[in-house]
Amino acid sequence: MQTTTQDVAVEAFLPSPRPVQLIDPTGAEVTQEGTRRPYAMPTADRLQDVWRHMVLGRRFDLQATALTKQGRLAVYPSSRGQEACQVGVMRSLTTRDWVFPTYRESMALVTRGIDPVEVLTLLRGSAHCGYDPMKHRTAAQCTPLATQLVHAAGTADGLRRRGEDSVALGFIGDGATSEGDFHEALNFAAVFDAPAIFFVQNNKYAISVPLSKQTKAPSLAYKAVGYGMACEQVDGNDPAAVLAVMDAALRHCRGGSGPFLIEAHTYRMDAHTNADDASRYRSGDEVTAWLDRDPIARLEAYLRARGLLNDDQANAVRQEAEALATDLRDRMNVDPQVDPMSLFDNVFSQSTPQVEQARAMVRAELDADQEEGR
Ligand SMILES: Cc1ncc(C[n+]2csc(CCOP(=O)(O)OP(=O)(O)O)c2C)c(N)n1
Repeated sequence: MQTTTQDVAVEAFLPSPRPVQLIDPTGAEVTQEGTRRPYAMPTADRLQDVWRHMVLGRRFDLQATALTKQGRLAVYPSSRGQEACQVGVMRSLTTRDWVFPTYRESMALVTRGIDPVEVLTLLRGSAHCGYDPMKHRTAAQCTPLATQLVHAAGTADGLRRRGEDSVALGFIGDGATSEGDFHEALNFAAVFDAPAIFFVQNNKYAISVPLSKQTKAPSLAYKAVGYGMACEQVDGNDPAAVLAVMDAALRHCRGGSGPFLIEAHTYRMDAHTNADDASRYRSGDEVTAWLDRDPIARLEAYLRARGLLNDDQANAVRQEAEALATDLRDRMNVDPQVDPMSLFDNVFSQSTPQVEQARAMVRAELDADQEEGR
């Protein structure tokens, strides 16, 4: 029979029919049935580590939200409820892998080991990026939707060409899968077998726009299939499943099988940012229902039932989280000293006449202020 498409088995690309889950909301282990690949429960060490980082991450998130109310932070997009994704992804990657975050990934960046104050520099408005992207192999947080995926695909291709055994992971939200850059990045990565992981946090809303207005696809994971890319869907509030699916994606990419897309089904418990009123587009009952799927409580129940977490250990981590919050509060209470001229640094790798003109105008104004003693 004559075929018009390339001779590949579609089954190799399809996601599991239902999101992969290893631990249910009560903390009970789930038997694996019908998944596309086998997914094993991660080791106790890794689960304890992820639980600790989720507790730290949530405390950081709460503190950052409080800082907006005190006027210390211009804006903050919370990740409360999405801890399993933010932490699970970061604790799966190694320091040699590259990360391309959006504005929502502050918790992930803290989990990466970046100083929380440096993480908040962009949202504080004092610099384009507060940390050294090369040192942390972590790009600056991206606000234009989906552009970071183009960067991730290109970097992944570069890593492969250099013979590096590393991947580039790009985070994206459900709404941003409607952007052209998302599709360009997927196509490029697939065609060039780039070791890129596209991690979609489907938190159900793009600000106020629900998922039903973004896609008719059975799941966002299926979007990968059309590009010839393997994919999976996972319960994004199950930290064990996120680790297991990330492990599979990393093996796939490092093994030279090209890119991989993961759709994590999760929910953003807070509003889009502190500037948004979520009660205008979603019901209180919907939010309350998601409280029962809390990723921290779920993993805690699993660990405690197996004697892998006791009160002393849990209290020690919670004290550590309080210390992190106090330190962040204290350091964010100090006004940053920013050289206004730094505004023009790192805009382009090669400056343009327009940037230089703007730089000269600001310089002249600052000099005039100084002469007048202002
Ligand atoms: C190219 C572009 N268009 C529009 C916006 C305005 N905008 C900022 S966040 C957002 C919603 C994004 O939703 P989603 O991708 O689901 O991510 P989430 O914020 O839920 O994590 C929009 C439309 C933008 N930042 N960039």
